[in-house]
Amino acid sequence: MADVKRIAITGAAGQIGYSLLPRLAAGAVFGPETPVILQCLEIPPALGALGGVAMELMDCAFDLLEDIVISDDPRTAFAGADLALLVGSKPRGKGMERGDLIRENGPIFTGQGNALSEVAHPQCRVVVVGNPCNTNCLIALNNAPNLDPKNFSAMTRLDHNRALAQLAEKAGRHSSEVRNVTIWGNHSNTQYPDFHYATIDGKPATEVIADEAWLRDPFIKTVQERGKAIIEARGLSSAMSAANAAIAHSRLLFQGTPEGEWTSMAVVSDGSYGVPEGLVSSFPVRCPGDGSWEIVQDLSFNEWGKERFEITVNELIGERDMVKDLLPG
Ligand code: NAX
Repeated sequence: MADVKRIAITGAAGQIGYSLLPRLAAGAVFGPETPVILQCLEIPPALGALGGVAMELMDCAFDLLEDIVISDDPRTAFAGADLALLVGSKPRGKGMERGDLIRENGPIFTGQGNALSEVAHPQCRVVVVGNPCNTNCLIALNNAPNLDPKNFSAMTRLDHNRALAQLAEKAGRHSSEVRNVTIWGNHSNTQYPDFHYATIDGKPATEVIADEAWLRDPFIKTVQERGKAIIEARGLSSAMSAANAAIAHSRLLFQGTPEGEWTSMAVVSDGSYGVPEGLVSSFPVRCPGDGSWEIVQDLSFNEWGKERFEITVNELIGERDMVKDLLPG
């Protein structure tokens, strides 16, 4: 058996938490040889519900689950954490603009960034899921002076998986045969799902799906608007698929991307592709498997793709400007 890993999950009594916790407890991120302690954070009104979730986790009698901590204090939940999944945030209310949501949720991530910096394991990897996830991640990493900004990332793997699934369906193939799509920019409906380097069974997706009009319009729109379509159908936002993507994102960080493949992940820009340094943007990313990542270099855009890329990066610049007061320094 390997050393126990501490996994902190915020918003653990929410929808995504309910799908996420059993998979974490079953070893989906660190593998079947690594015991885990789940350290769950909630706001006080949700602690009762979280207690119920903890009872269910106990009743699963997972082999790898060593302990469950529940708390409304980030310093308790993040203590010694090797991985922190920041899922908890307020949902967008009726009539709320995206800007209102950013201002509403931003302060959660200053406090959590601070707490992580003080009490998490110095090598803790922080994965932000709660929306607006790119900008929440930007806030958290800027408020965590003891942690390397490269230890933070925000989740665009759900968008990536949605893109794989759409391409597979159109081509009449299995999603596992589709590789190397890229989500660029923001986890919002300005994101640019890029199919130009994608392959299906090793062949360029643009050859297998010789329908540029479909790729440029219905494909992109379906991926961008998938979250909305699920809310309309289910009356609730994506939760099972979001939890699944959070697991995939974390597993790739710790177990690595397969040879020749990349994933999509929002990480702090080093200026690659002209994305302003310090902005948290989704890029094609390779992970060696030690918790680090590197941005895949030397992909190019045609004029049409560049336009899409710039729209989403400009949205991120606008979001950063809205939260300037939450970014110290
Ligand atoms: P829920 O509303 O079901 O759960 C959120 C939970 O967070 C609640 O239990 C709430 O009490 C808790 N919470 C609120 N403030 C908190 C705080 N300061 N500290 C700790 N916990 C806090 O939402 P759910 O469906 O689970 O979604 C969670 C977040 O994921 C939302 O922000 C949602 O927008 C975002 N998503 C992100 C996705 C992505 O691809 N990055 C996709 C799915 C999802 O939309």
